[in-house]
Amino acid sequence: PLIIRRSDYRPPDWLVPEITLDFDLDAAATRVHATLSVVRNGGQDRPLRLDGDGLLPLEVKVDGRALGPDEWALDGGALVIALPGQAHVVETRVELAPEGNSKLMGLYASSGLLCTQCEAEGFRRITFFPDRPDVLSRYTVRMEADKARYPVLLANGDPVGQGDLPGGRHWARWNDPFPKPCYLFALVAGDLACNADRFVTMSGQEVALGIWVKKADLPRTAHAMKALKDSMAWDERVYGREYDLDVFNIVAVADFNFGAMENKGLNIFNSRYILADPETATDLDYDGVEGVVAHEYFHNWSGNRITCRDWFQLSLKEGFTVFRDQSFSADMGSRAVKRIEDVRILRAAQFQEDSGPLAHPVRPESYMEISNFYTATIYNKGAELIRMMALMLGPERFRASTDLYFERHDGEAATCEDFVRAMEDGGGVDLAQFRLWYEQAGTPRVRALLNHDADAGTAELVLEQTVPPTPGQPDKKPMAIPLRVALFDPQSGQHRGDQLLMLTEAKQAFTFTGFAQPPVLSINRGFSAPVIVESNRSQADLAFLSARDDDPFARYEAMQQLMVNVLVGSIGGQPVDEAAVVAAIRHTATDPQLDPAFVAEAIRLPSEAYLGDQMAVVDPDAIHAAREALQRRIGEALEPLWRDIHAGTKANAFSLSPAAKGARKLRNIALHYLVASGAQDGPEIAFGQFHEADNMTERQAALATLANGASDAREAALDIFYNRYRDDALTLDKWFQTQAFAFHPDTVQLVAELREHKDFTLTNPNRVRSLFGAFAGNQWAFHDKSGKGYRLVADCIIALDKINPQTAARLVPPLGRWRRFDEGRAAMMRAELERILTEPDLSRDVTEQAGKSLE
Ligand code: HT7
Ligand code: ZN
Repeated sequence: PLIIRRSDYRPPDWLVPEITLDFDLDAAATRVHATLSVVRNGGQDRPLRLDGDGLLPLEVKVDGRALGPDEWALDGGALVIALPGQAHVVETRVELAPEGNSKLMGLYASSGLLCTQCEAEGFRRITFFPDRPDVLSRYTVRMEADKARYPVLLANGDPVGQGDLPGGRHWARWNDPFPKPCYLFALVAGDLACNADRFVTMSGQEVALGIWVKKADLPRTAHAMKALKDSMAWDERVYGREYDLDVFNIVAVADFNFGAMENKGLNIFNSRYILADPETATDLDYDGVEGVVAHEYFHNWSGNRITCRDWFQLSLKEGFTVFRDQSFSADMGSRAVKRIEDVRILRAAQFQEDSGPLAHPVRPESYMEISNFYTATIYNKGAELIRMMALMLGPERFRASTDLYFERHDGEAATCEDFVRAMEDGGGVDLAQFRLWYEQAGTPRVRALLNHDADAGTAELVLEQTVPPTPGQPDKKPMAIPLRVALFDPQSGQHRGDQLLMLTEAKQAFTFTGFAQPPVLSINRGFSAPVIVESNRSQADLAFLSARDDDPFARYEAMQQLMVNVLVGSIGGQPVDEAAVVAAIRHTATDPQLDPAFVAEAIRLPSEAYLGDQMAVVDPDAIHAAREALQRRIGEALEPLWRDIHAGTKANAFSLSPAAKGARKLRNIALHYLVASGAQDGPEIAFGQFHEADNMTERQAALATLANGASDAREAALDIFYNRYRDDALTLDKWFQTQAFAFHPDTVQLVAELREHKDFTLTNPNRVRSLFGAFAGNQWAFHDKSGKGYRLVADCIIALDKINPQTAARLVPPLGRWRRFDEGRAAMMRAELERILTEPDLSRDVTEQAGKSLE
C-alpha cells in the first residue's frame, strides 16, 4: 500500500471556494447531488482530481453540460476530469447506502439516525471532492427526507430555510458562512429531542444551544449542557475566543469510532460523552463528558477557524486542544488531581507507544492510513509540548503568543511550525532546539545525580539525558528539557524556591550554594517535561518528599516511586522495606490538610502495566503476585484505618461537588484495601456498598472489587447489575468492561464466554472496546502464559476488520509490544500478528499496524 510522506506535500491543484450539497436522505439509498465551483490554483495544467471511496458517478456535469463516459475517469476511486479553463462548475450525482456502512465513516445509520463522520478521510465516501484539509469551501446544504422518520434535519452553520413536501417528506437548508475543510462537514437526520438553552457571548451575540438525543435520554443531558456553557465562558476569559455562529448543536449517537467530532456548529458525539446521570455514570464519566464537550467546543478556534495544512500537522489542532481541555478541567476541579490523572494517562498510553514499534514523532514523517495516527503521541504528548512552551514563556507571554497565532492564521490551514513561530514572535524566545520535540520520537530519559560537598557547602545537580532509538530514528540529538526543581532542607522541611532549569546538553551540571547539609531533590515538579527521571534519591528521601513536598505532583510522584522501588525490588528477589510504604500511606491517609481526592491518588499502588514499564523484561505473573502481596500487606497493616475511612466517607445525598467526588474516590480505595486485607467481612462490606450505593461511582467500584475475587457475592452482584442495566447500552458496557479488567484467575475464559454473550456485538465500537479494549489492558490476563489471551484479541481483530477496520486497528498495539516480554510470550504474540497479516483482504488500517508491529 501507498506510503504518504510529509516531504511530498504540494499545494492543491484546484481550490473549491463554494460547494452546494443536495441530499435525498434514506437509510437504504441516499442520493447526493454536489455542485462545486472549482478554481485552478497556480500556473499548472493538471486535471481536476476529486477523491472518492466506493463511489460511482451517476452523472458528471461541467458548466451545466453532462459529460460522456470518456470525458472522465476513475483512478483508485478518485474522479479525474481534464478541465480546460481556470474556473468551472462541476456537478456530480452519487447514491449511497448508509445502513450498509459498518465502517462508521462517511454517511451511516445508527439506531434509526442518519449521521456523518468525515475526519479524517470520510467525506470522499459521501461525494467526490478534494478530500484534504487545505481545501476550504463555503457550504450550502439542502436535505430532504421522510418527515415521520427523520423529523429533525441538522447540518453545519445556521439554518436558513425549511418546509414540507408532498408525500410526507420535508426539507431543510443550512448555510455555513465560514470556509472549512470537508472533514468538518456534518449532517444528522432523525427523531431527536432537544435540550435547548442559550449563551450570550462577550460581545453580546446570542447563541442558541441544542443538545440532541433520543427522547428518553433527555434527562441525562444536563451535565453536558453545563459543560458547554462553562467551556464557552472559559474560552472567552482565558483565550479571548468568542463563538461565531447563531447556533451550536451537539448530537449524541450510539455507534461512533471515537469520542466525538468537532464539525463546525454541529458536533457529533459518542453518546458515552454526553449522557450522564448518577444512576448510570461514574464521576470519571462525568469528568469525561465535561472534558470532551470542552475539547470539541475549543476546536472551534483551535482546529476549525485555524485548521491543519495536511494530516502531518494533526497535533497542531489536537495537541493544542488537549492542552486547552486539560487546563479547563483543571480550572473546573482540582488542578493537582487533574495533573496527576493526565500524567497517569500519558504514561500508560503514550510512554508505552513511544517505547514500542509504533513510536512516531508528534509531527510524523509518513503514514499509510491516517486514522492510525490519532494517537496518544499526537494528542497527549502534543499537549505536553504546548504545556512546556507555556511554562517557558510564562502566562502573559503565552497568552500574547496565542493571540498572535489566532490573529495571524485565522481562516488558514496552518502548520506546527506556524504555531511555534507564533510562540517565538509573541513570547520573544528562541525555540530552535525545542522544535526537536516535534521531530524526534521516544521518551527522553534524564538521569539526575545530586552530589553534596560539605566543605564547600554546595550541592551539584548533574543531569544527563538520552533519547532512545525509535523506528527510523537510530540517533537522537539532545532535547531542550524544562525541569522545575527545588532543593529541600530535610531539617526545616523547607526549600528556597522553585527553579526552572533548562537542560539542553547531553550532560549538564548545576551548582547550588549555601547547603551545609545534603538537600533533598524535588525534580520535574508539576511534571514540567514528559520525560523519565532516574535519580539517586534514597527511600528515605522519597518518604520525606511524600510527606513534605509542597508541589502536589512531586509529592504524589515520590509516593509512587517509593512503591515502585519496593515492588520492583521484591520482584527481583531483593530484600525490601515494605514498612516504609505502609508508613507513607498511613501518613498521607491521615493528613487532615490533604484533599481526599489527592490522598486517593497518592495511596493507590502503581498499575501492573506501569510496573512492567520499569522492568527490562516484563514478567506479568511476578508483577501481579508482588502487587497483590503488597496490597494485602497494606490492607492488613492499616485495616482499622480503611474501616474508618470507608465508614466516615459515606455521603448522605449525591452531589457532584469536588468534596463529594473526592470522598467517593477515597472511600472506594479504602474498600479496595479492606477487601485486599483478606478480612472475612470484606466481600460482605463490598456487597453492602454495591447494594446501597445511590450512585454509579460507588456501585461500579464495589462491583470491580468483588469481580477480582471468587466469592458468592461476586456472582450475585454481576447478576444484579446485568438485570438492572441490560437495556441501557452504555451501562451494560460497564458490565463487560468490569469483567474483562478483573484480576480473576479465569478472566481469559470469561472473556471468551462474554464474546459469545447475546449482548455482545462487533458492530458497536463501545461494546468492542468494553470487552476487548479492557481485556488487552489487563496485563496479567491478556499475557496469560497459555497465549489464549493473544488468540482472543487476534480473532477479534480479524473478525472486526471486515466490519470496522478503524476500530480493529486500535486493538493491534497491545500485540505489538512483544519485544518487552519473554521469548515464549513474544513468539506467541508474533505468531498472532503474522496470522492477522495472512488474512485475505486485510484493511490498510490493520495491515499498517500489524506490519509495523512485526518490524
Ligand atoms: N478530531 C476528532 C477525530 C475523530 C476521528 C478520527 C478518526 C476516525 C474517527 C474520528 N472521529 C473523530 C476527535 C477530536 O479529537 O476531537
Ligand atoms: Zn480533538
